[in-house]
Amino acid sequence: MLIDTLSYGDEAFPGSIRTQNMSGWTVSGIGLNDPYQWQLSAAGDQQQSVISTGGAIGNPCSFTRPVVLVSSDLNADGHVDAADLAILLGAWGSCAGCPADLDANGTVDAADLAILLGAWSL
Ligand SMILES: [Ca+2]
Ligand SMILES: [Ca+2]
Repeated sequence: MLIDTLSYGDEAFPGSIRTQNMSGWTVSGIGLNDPYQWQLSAAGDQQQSVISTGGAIGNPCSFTRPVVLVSSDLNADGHVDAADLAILLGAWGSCAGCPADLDANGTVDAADLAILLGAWSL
């Protein structure tokens, strides 16, 4: 079963990251097929990336769940489900500072929807 997909490559997608000797990661692009949402790892970043003795930068085999995913439980009932989805959809569009703006970019949109769906629980 296909869970997710990502098309990538800095030649196919000019300006996107090149993960040569370092890894890349995303928060805003979780669940989206958008290599422009990814950023290069840096020592000590949110993913606790480190520099190897060979100079490569990354955090092999781990992903630190971003804090924003916790706030996907918009009605604070301990589950991320249809009730939270309804709240998010009801706030769709420009919505600076509202709880449904999970990535805090001032707009409730597909990126926030992806974050909520990524945290889905029943
Ligand atoms: Ca909830
Ligand atoms: Ca947003």
